[in-house]
Amino acid sequence: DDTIKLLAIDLGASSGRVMLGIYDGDTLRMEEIHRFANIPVQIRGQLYWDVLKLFHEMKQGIQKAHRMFGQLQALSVDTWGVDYGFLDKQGQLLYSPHHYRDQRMAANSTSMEALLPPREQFALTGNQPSLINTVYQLYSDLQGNVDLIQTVGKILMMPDLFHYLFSGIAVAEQTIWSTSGLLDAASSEISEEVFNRLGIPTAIIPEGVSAGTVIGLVDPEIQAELGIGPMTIIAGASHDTASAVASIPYIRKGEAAFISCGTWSLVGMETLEPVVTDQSYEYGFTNERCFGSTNRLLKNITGLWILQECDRNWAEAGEPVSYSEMVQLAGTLAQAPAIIDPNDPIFSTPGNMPQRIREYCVKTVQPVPHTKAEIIRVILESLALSYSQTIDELEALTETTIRTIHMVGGGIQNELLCQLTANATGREIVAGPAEASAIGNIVVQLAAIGIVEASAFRDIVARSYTPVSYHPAIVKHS
Ligand code: ADP
Ligand code: LRH
Repeated sequence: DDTIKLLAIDLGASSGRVMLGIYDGDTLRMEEIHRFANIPVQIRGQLYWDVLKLFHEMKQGIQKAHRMFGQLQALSVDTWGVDYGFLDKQGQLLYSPHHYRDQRMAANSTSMEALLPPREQFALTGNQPSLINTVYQLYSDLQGNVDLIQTVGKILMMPDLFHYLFSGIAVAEQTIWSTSGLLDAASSEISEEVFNRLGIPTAIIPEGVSAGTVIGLVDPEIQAELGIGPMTIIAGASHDTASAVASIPYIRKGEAAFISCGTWSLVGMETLEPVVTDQSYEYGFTNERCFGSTNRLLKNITGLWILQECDRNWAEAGEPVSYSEMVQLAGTLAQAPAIIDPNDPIFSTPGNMPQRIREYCVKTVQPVPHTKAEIIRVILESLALSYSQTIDELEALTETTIRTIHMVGGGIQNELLCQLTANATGREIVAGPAEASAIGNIVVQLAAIGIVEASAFRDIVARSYTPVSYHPAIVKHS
């Protein structure tokens, strides 16, 4: 058997998954090995990652893959952006990392912004200021505990932290750090200016590596515990959105935008350089790093999270609705009774989302959705509309004509959302792959270990997966 077998461990908010990628030299096949809940833990009003449980699930997945498929060459972890944990000076995890939906940043944002005003943050880092960014979280942690900085040895972004738990080696991978608000926009190195302003020593940052770097081996004790042989640890495009974008099988790259559609909706374009202008700031765009050192100009839109929270709410009330039932329910209506702004802060934290949608509609003097079908339809049409506005802004910022929109991520299983997006944008939607982050994670690993040229990684996806096209519906005028 001369296939290459690699594990992608992708931590999303809807689930964590261990996916095996099997590459035969021509095409890639993905096998789902292990899927597990990734539920943050609330402790007296604060919200944390369940790190040890997640590490346990990862080990279960590795062991299962090994039993089913034999020796695996490498693994790489990708997670959502902005979150991190601290190691003490002995290299022990200090405490369970906070989740970005925790609320501790609000109390510290005014004093942070006095040192580093939002516009300057954007000019220095290319990152759109947002309370969830690492810079706001880190500042809040240090304000909340003045002794903390004496105790901290290193800060590790979440994928780097999991790689460290597996290998004992600490690095700072560039794509995940590019979500932090702490890197210099032009160089993608640590912004000394930002650290100086906030009085935080840069010594807590591990050595920087770019996406697609072999960092070491799974620790021999873990190998023995799991009954596996040596396995390489790769710092891939460890920000899940960077991995998702690495999986896009572009058909007309210069004229294509993307929508990565999971818990969040990330709407953007790849550009050669960061776009740091007054207009990109005012429109609310951010700049992040892609695998291969290009830039990703994108807007973070509170996405299917709103639907996930409705789902949680209905399930708690004893009326669970599956995602396919949701699509079917929304499809029974001709149009949404109202439109919400998905990025209104009211929708960003956990809570009773159906109720918040109703409150929003009352506040904005719109008809109030009552049934599940109406609520789901409001969410989907509002997302499609916000995608469309963002695509128009992207065209203006980049002075390009966008003809094709690639949609990737779990949300493309919602055919109604894809069709509504085609209708709202008036563009062809090319949907696929759905497991974009895991697939992108694997192709970056293939490039990292020299199995494919760094320029050819997308061709593997194009050869292995056939996307589905949606065209704008013709509107009939009576
Ligand atoms: P994340 O990586 O953020 O966890 P995913 O890319 O896995 O997110 O996408 C999760 C979303 O995909 C869910 O919120 C849900 O709306 C959508 N989804 C998942 N399965 C289906 C399905 N069978 N039909 C329609 N939508 C689905
Ligand atoms: C999507 C994502 C996005 C943001 C957010 C916190 O999963 O990574 O790109 O960084 O989560």
